[in-house]
Amino acid sequence: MKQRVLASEANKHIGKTIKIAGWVRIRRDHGKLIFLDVRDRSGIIQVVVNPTVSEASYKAAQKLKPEYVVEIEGKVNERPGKAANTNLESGNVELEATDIKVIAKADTLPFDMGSDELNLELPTLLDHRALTLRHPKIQAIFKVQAVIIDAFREYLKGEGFMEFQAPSIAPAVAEGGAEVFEVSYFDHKAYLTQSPQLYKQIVMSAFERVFSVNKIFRAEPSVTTRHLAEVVSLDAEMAFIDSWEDVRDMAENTVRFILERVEKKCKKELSLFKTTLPVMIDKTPSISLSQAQEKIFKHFKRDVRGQKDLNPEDEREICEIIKEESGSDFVFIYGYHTRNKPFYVYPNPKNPEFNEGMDLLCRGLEWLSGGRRINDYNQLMEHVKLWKMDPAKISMFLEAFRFGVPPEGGFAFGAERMTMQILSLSNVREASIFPRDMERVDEKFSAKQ
Ligand code: AMO
Repeated sequence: MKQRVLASEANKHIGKTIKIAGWVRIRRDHGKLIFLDVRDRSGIIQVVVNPTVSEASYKAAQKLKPEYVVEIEGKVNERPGKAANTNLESGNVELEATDIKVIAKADTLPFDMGSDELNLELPTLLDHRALTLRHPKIQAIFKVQAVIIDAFREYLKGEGFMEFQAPSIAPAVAEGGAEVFEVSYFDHKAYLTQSPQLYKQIVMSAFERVFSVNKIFRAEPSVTTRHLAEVVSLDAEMAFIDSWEDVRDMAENTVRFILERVEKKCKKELSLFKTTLPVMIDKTPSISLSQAQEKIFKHFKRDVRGQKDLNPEDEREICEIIKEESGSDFVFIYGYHTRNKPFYVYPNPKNPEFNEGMDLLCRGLEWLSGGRRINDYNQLMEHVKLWKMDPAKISMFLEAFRFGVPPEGGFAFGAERMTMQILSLSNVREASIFPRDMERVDEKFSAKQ
């Protein structure tokens, strides 16, 4: 049996007979010839079926429908200059079929999958994920996401971070707030983790530098274009920092590395989205929350000074201002109100009303949160009381801090938000392979009634 050759490798076999295998993407009947676009994991190759070359192949090709799985043998021919398709991996060659075998049949598609754009409403796109994942442009989203996650791992490993597996079930709420899913856990109450926050701090206290790629769960009670109920969170935590700026710089360098990797490895995918990567200048601007609010007031005459946080409109406006001022698509915002953030965030010793937490915004959207944490046990216990936490529920976390922890901090990105913004998608659900929100687990709830 001939060994299978991938579409992207076919141009190495010009003049030879090879076997390919994949899914029929499109069949075009052109008079006496039939053209097929066949897709495999590496890309798409054009197959030409000529009855004068193989009558049997021609008869078989006449019966092919989109998404049939086929094995095709044929001769690799160079396509003349004009006929070459630079959008295909195998653009300068085509396969002249000598034998076509159907490996698996497919039902008639519920919509057209053959054009470059998959022109579907978002609910349809998501309800039919099992199918729409086969469209090259949808595949590109998740190829880019895989590169983002790989790059996150690669960069941090290079900086001496160790990967650990964070749990998804926790006895307490790390981030505060009501956005948690309660789990009936045997005879007890537990929660799906909102964040591996307390666990990454525990593991950091033993290994210094750690990261995890894990799921976090947020019972977001509203439907927005930027919120999911299940998120791929890229978390990191590091010990022996001098200040929160060390954490910020590590986060910035991680993002820079991820962008470089995406630029290098995803040229084809990026080209499908007609977008440019966000610009990260040599040193990303950092401004405090109150400075950001002042700038918004000055530029847009909207007074949000004194507000405890930035709302989506503020985030959009501050990013616009920073872009105009510096050319940067990114900005760090630090110095949030201490009482408005989780108990573990380190208060600024000179002005404890504000903390050393930070967010990274890009093109109007928050990509990352992080900052310095409280590492002193007594100070931590004061916050536990003030935040009305139950120490018994976080005793494992507190034990780590009772036994010596150096100054430390960390950060977390949402992989979907990053993917969404890198590709300029309009809804974060498009960047989640199986998105969950209050209206959807697989299919929309209303669709199942
Ligand atoms: P935070 O809650 O800001 O911080 O989350 C960190 C990042 O995760 C992403 N994210 C989300 N993405 C989509 N839908 C959601 N519902 C959602 N919630 C969060 C965002 C966000 O910036 N423990 C801290 C991190 C830390 O300090 O290390 C935390 O969880 O990209």
